[in-house]
Amino acid sequence: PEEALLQEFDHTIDAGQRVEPRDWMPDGYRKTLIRQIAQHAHSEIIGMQPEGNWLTRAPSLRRKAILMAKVQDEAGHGLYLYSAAETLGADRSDLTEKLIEGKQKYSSIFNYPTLTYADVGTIGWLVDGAAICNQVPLCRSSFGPYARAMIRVCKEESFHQRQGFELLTKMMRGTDEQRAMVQESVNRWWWPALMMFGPPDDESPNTEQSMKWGIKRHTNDELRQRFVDMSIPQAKALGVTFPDPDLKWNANRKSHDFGEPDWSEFLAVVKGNGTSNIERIANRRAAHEDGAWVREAAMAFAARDKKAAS
Ligand code: FAQ
Repeated sequence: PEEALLQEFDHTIDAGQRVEPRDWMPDGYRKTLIRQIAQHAHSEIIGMQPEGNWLTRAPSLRRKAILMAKVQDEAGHGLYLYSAAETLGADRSDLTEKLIEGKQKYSSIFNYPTLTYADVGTIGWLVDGAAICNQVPLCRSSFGPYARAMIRVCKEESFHQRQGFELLTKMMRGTDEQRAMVQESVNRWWWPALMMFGPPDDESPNTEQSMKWGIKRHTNDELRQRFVDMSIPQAKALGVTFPDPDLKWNANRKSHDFGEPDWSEFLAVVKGNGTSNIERIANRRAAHEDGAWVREAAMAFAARDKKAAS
């Protein structure tokens, strides 16, 4: 019977149809999805911190309202994604435990500090820009709950990207000092943004199988190239440059050539040795521990309710 189930699963994938939580699926497919969705959820939750750092120091009420909305959206995305992981049988508290124990990863990008307010704009423009580039194809991912979650997430990420670009546009029309602040910020974030797409294809152990299963629709390098090509006209419109002397148009490939990110830095950051890894996890752990009484109260309330109903 396992053979017949596998055949039916393969047929669903080959026909471009969706796998749903109650359908039979190979263990590896389930495991890969839990890994990717959990990492994605953790990234959204940890990703609240770099920008959250500026909430109390936003330069105007308008900027504060925008930033607050964005950071709240990220919390929403995280919770949405944890729910998608639960449909695969994962346990949310177990995932949180694994995050704060350092047993599950989150995106490398959130281990860099936000040093100026321009970073809020640059994160919106480049980090959310990279996130959209990676996540729009995931709206066609083969697992139903993940693909559907991505539709809403991408709509909100588009707003995030726009607010970042708009913030930077405003600063670029300001003083020389503001323009310098934007350029300095872009210089720091460009390479880490390229690393968000993951290791080069020939060093990406998961891509081949994830593409066969329709979990991923493009390779890491394909999406990185797409992001570079899409960002260059935007940089021109803003009046900033990227810190890469090898960046140039290649008429044969009808694409931009670009330099190699520092993959040793990427590996160090993923291993936990980035500038902010320790702080990010310590903050997450403290928030989890401080929230213990809320979880206990909610459980006690649910238990009392259940008793009253029986
Ligand atoms: N950071 O074989 P591959 C956001 C790991 S956007 C850390 O290529 P895969 C929005 C990878 O997990 C950011 N680790 O892996 C936002 C694997 O480790 P494992 C989140 C990375 O899965 C914006 C190993 O390296 N977006 O949060 C990274 O096929 C602003 C080998 O790599 C997503 O998660 C990295 N950058 O491809 C929020 C999108 N790259 O588990 C707030 C969904 C790779 O085998 C503010 N995820 N690794 O030990 C994906 O599309 C994929 O998982 C990739 C990696 C493309 C990230």
